[in-house]
Amino acid sequence: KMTTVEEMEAATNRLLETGAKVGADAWQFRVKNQTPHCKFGEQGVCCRICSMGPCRITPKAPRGICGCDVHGIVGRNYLKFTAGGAATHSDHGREICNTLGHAAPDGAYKVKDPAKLIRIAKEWGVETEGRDIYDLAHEMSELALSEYGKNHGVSRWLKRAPQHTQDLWHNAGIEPRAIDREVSCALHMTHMGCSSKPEALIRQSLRNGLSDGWGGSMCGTEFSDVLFGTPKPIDTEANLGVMVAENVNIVVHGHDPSLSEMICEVADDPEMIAYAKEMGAKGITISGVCCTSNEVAMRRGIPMAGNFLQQENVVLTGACEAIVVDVQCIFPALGPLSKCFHTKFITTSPIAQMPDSDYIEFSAGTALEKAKEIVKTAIENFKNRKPDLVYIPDMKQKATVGYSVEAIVKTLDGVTNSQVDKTGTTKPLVDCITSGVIRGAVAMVGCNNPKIRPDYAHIELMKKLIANDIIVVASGCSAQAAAKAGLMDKAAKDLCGAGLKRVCELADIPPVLHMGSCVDISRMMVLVSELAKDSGLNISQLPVVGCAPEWMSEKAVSIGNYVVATGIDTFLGVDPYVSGSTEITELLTSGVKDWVEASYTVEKDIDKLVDKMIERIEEKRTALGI
Ligand code: BF8
Ligand code: SF4
Repeated sequence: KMTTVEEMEAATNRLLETGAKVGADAWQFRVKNQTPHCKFGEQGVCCRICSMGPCRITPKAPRGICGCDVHGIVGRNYLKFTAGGAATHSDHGREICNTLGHAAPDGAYKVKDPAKLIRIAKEWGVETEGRDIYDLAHEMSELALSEYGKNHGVSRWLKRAPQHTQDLWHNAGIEPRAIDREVSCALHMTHMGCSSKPEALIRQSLRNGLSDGWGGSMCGTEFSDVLFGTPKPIDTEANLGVMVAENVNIVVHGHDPSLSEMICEVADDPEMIAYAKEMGAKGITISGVCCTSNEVAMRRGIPMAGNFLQQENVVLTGACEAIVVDVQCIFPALGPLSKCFHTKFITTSPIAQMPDSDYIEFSAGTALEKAKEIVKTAIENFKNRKPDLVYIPDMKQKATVGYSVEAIVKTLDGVTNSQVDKTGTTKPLVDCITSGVIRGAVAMVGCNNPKIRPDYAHIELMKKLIANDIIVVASGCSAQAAAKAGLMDKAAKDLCGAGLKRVCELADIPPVLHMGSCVDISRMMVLVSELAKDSGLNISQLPVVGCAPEWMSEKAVSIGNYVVATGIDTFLGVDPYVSGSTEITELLTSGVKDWVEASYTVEKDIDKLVDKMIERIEEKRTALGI
């Protein structure tokens, strides 16, 4: 039985009652104070990049003081939005490359997937024969770090794309160079008195997006796999019911597995468990929120407490001893909220410092020691719990997660040729698609946003897609919405059309495949590239689309740009502050097609959004004559 959005909302309301008892604030109240939103901001027509402004464009004032028109202002805002996201993902990737440099046979971080490291090293033309694996790891760490600031050439990862895609990028002048350079270039272009030509601003938006997806994020994903293992299908559970009232509950939240992996490692130590018992608990439960949750769920089966707009709920259970965060998507609200309970809000990164938190700085060099300090702090906080405030909604679903590209290839191999010949390629998946057993695939990604009923769009879209024999791959908070609803339980095959149901049975998979965190959307880029190569088609010809129905962050815009630039039509449920400019809107929803063979569709009506995706998939099938 699935968990419905109504049931999840009822659980949230019950938690808000606990909040009311202790005077806690919550996003549900703050959103009321912030609506209606500023119309100028919403349309992207406000400019405050120089102190002659702020200037806002109206029919009576069609130009800023410098003479910039609305298209320049909206375009600059869009590029800045992209640069913020690309910088963020890529800096996360850089941290992983740095952690790889700290890997040591007797250290906190090991090389858990040496075969993958060797595979990447060969791709990069690095000598691997007879090398000590840690020596190789350190050389690869240095090389990867230099991808961020190299003076010449383009991203090393671009070679993974089909030749046709690489040619498109080259001809459009959007091949990303050094990762940091594209962010700097974007911020240079958007300085007062630089670019105001829509076409130039959108080209750089695509290029900066590509420096994320085919640069920084790909570094993050690939070297996380090397360090922590390439995900394989693994069973876990999702929703707040994974927290255990009798145990010390530590919630990891944020993005970088360098921290969360170490917390899991330490909490597993029998000595720590004994310590928790000494302090009156039965044991230690780690659960996760947001992308860091996806990371440890995929590799360790650590349960997922919830996604973005559920982060306050974790504290509202009254049973959270510590919420341990690193970077990105962390509500500053957790500071004051944790003060209403016994919860320790532990920040760990110089990048994300917040008031009302306990700061325990974490770094790759001091990982084990700091992780121990954090886990101990949580254990020692168990005694401070106020039992009458504890309420954990009895709500969770089973989920099978961990579908890296490697795992998808392995799992689907043999589906179309009765398990006889293993191809080691995506050909069986191509066969399922060409024969029409599966009509196509949708990549469901992104956040929650109070502008959309939280999780509702993710879940309803996925249900309709799988009922129409469209397989879904999901990441980020979208993946967690699916898991909470029960769509990552293999039993969800019963919600599928006959074709997809058969594939789920033969391959023993759920119809919605968890591909990881948001940096792992780079996995999806590798998957479509393989599909294109194995089918002999261009990426843009594949019956595949991307969708972020509830997106909210700058990172999501950066992602959208690289997904589109990779040739995948992308559907958004929230407008990226561009409605104020007809020219920018036209470029994003149509003009970019001339460069990269794909574009955006923005549709705020969720029912129409899903129908448009299905329509696009069928159009692509018709064009192929399949
Ligand atoms: O990078 S989906 S709310 S957690 S931004 Fe954030 Fe959005 Fe969640 Fe991960 Ni992605
Ligand atoms: Fe106004 Fe131009 Fe300055 Fe922007 S750059 S604030 S439009 S004067």
